[in-house]
Amino acid sequence: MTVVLPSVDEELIENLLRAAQDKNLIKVAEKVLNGKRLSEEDALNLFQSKELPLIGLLAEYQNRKKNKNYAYFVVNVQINPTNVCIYGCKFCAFAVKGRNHPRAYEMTLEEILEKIRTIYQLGGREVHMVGGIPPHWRYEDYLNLLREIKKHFPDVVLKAYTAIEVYHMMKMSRKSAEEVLLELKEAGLDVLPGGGAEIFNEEKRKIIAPYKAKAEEYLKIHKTAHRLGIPTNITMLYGHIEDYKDRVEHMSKVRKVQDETGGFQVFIPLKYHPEGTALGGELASPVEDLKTIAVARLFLDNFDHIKAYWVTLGEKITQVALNYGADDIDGTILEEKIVHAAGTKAALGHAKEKLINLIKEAGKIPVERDTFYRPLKVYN
Ligand code: V47
Repeated sequence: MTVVLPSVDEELIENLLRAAQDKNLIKVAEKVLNGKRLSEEDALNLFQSKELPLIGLLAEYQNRKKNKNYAYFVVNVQINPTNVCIYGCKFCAFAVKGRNHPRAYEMTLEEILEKIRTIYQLGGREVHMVGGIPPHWRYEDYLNLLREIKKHFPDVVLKAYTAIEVYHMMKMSRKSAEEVLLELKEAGLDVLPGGGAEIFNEEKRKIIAPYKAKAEEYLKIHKTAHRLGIPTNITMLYGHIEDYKDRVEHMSKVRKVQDETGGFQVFIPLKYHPEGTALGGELASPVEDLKTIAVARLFLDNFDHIKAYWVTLGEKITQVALNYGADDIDGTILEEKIVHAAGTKAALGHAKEKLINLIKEAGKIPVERDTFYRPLKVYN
């Protein structure tokens, strides 16, 4: 395996630092170069700084220390089994309230298995399954779906149900997080995806997702999963009504849990898409996207991976993000309805070759990985 050594070296950063104007940024840069942990104030200063190239270079310096010149992707399928949902989150254009809504859908088991078959035949083994929370699904339905998938495809990896769905199952079954997670694991769950985190600030969360589990409840489920040996991912929805302080608060809570458990695999900043949502608003700028990726990389020193999710960022910003601290782009996906309902123009059905080229063009070495970030193949 050829290792391309980091081209972002300290001398280059020091040269840029000499030209830097922002005193707060210079202080943060010194901390980064000396391997010191950043404070919340440092993260806020990074967000407030206008000197994006230096922030990006610092983030990339940090990333290369962890991931060298590699960038990861996975051959996966995303399945959104239904859009019927009891929660009326204001940022969501995907969900509908009842089964009789003209846009309501619910996939049959056969349809779900057919989608998995497609990716299975291409060698993909990751199934990312997340959807609405329909009022008519019982606790057993969630378990049975996992069992059926594993019965037909015993070696797929099931990254399924967010902590929000787990919380709902706890309420329905009157069981603890531990009991529900153990039963899900027994039924075939391998990894908990990172959806539903949105933004942890209580005031903002109340506005955009009033009925969802609170930050503490959400994070408790992740901590329990980690204790039970279930790795999890974690997201942050940005670019809506939150401000920089809220983003820092969110990442700080995430970093604290990671210090305690080490069970998060990856942090995923999700760019909010406003089309068709009750919340409305404007798309965040590419500068905001890159800054958010870079600050995440610099602040979350206890995370191995930062994901630039191409479905929300688009392919072009994703490529740039791979030089601003991100080292993962998710995968082939095949189908995605949540962010597409809100207007993302990212084209679906990506062949693996397309992702490999996207990464290569960004100057990185593509590594096909499994759901647990174990490398499967390096495309030099
Ligand atoms: O939780 C909903 C978000 C998430 C919108 O774990 C929106 O590896 C943008 O969590 N604009 C689901 N985003 C997707 C998700 C995910 C994606 C990729 C990888 C992983 C992982 C997890 O989508 C929801 C919500 O935060 N979302 N509506 C919207 N309008």
